[in-house]
Amino acid sequence: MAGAELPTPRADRPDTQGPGLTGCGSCAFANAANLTKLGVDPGRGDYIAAVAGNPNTGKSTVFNALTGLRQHVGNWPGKTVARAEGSFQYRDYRYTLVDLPGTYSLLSTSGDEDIARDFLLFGRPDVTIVVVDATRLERNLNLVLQILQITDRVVVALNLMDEAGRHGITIDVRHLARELGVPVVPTSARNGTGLPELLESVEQVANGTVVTKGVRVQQRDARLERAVSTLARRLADEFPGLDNTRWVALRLLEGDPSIERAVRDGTLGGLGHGARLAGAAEEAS
Ligand SMILES: Nc1nc2c(ncn2[C@@H]2O[C@H](COP(=O)(O)OP(=O)(O)OP(=O)(O)O)[C@@H](O)[C@H]2O)c(=O)[nH]1
Ligand SMILES: [Mg+2]
Repeated sequence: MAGAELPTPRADRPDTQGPGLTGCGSCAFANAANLTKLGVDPGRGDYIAAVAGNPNTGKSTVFNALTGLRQHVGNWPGKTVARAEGSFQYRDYRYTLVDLPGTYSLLSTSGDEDIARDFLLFGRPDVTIVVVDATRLERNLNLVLQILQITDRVVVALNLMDEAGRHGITIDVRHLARELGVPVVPTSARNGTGLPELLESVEQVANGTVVTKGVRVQQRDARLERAVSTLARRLADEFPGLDNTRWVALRLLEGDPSIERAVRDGTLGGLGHGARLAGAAEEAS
């Protein structure tokens, strides 16, 4: 995706770093207490945390700040095109952090968006950090709501708060968290603001000290519900170990071509938990 297309920088976000540079190398958060950045560490962490969100919201900036790695960062969408893994330790727990390509929707079918979708659905992250653009909240909440239909273990990083402030945008963060049913942490990842609080929430959700209950969209009628349940059972029989069979069933009923293909050629089974962090396992061997 990044190859032939001309990237479009956001005019409202001056990129003082230049393309390819890591964020937060010298920010206030760089030497945060209780955090050890472990870079690429082939050992398995205690928890797997995914960083997801719309394109160009600061996911890789958060990833770099926590792991000390240098994932590609720049002011245009579509920079991260493959899954990247890094590690950090926060207090007593080690985390494997997975930086995902940006995606607008779990229903998308472009190559890099599929990588994000498949990991969120079938990679069983212990916690998913959804990085949203506070200056474009409404559009970003679409993906948040979709992710909340498949997992409660979510922390929303309400990023670009510095930009929101510059635009005179104020957000009732507590109200938003109540409506969504998961923690919402305001951040400005580029300068490290809010990242200690983000880590705190990630830890609480990962180890279960805070039990979240994400808002569910109720829209099914009884006949659709029966069809989803029947199909989900058959999928579970056909692909043992596959997560989120109800989500897959719904997509099949909608006629999602990429999911139909995965069922037909049998690759859907490969998306089960066996595929979780295959990259880490390869590196470790
Ligand atoms: N002002 C401001 N800029 C930020 C903040 N966080 C990230 N950025 C900038 O936003 C741009 C995008 O950051 P990335 O981390 O590459 O975003 P991404 O979500 O990984 O992007 P994709 O991989 O393309 O989806 C970069 O220019 C960052 O420096 C923030 O809190 N405030
Ligand atoms: Mg990125």
